[in-house]
Amino acid sequence: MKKIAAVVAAGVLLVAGCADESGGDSGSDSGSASGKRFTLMVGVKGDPFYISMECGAKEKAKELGVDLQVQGPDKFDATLQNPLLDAVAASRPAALLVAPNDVKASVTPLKRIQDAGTKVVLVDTTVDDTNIGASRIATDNKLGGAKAAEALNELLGGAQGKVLVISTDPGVSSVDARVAGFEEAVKTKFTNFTLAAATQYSHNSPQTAASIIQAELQRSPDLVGVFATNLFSAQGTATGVRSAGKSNQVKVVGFDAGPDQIKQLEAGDVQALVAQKPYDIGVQGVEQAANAIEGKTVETNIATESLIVTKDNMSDPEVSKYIYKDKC
Ligand code: T6T
Repeated sequence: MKKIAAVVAAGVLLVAGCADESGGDSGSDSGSASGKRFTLMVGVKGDPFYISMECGAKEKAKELGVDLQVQGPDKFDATLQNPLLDAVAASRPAALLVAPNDVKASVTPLKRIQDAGTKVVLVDTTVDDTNIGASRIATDNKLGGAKAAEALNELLGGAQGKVLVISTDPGVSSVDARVAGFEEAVKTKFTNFTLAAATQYSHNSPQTAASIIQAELQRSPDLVGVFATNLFSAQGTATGVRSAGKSNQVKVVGFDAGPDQIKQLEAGDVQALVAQKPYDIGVQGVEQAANAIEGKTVETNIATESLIVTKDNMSDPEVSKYIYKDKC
């Protein structure tokens, strides 16, 4: 009998040994998150929005004793992010916090990671497959788009004309929702201004956004406003309007509040920003991933807030604390 027990125990050890051979730290084991390895895959490296998210995630990871590693592609592009996700799949962290680059193209690598037992938490952006992600944490982007329309309406003060939307790429959940919220508000609430042609896409390049707005200013002399749906499109749009010498004629509302956007606000090149709370998204991302590992209740959807920043309120400490960081 003793002999059988010893053989069974040896078998169990062998199986445990095999599971560990990959060096993985898969989230299938329960217990404390402390000491476990988490990966944060941001949407793109060097973006103050994601740097601020990283700062929040690191703070929470430190508190919980989690080993957090941060990665991201050089461009916001699923063809660059997906190979990094495949490498994450091979390293099998206990949890992955990820801002997927595309609602469709990011599904396959994320499904593979989740199916292997890593707890996946979507931060900032999402994918179409609703089975992916134990939790999804993002700004209420549709509401943010509607707030941008309201801010633009106030800035226009009744001026008549066209407004243009400049986004990054279709298929990015965050900016697509902002466009939808903005367009819906313009169509249903405001009569003095209407949408210019279709939304135009900058591919997250400030230079492309600047060229887009300059070409549109030539084409549409009745352009009175622009909504630029993220940090880099807003930065380029403001530069383009300034170079065209049209800052008095065209009001710019941009999403995001990085240090350079604040400088543009001060300079009068942008009139309003919709600031997100990326630090909070990072904190909550680590928290929800740890809950998933520890078998605690996980909130499947968390919508974080946004706020309007203008030259008038940007120095208020209750506002300035949400200005993004370019280092932790
Ligand atoms: O606006 C943020 C983020 O929410 C979006 O998904 C991608 O662009 C930013 O990172 C700003 O550059």
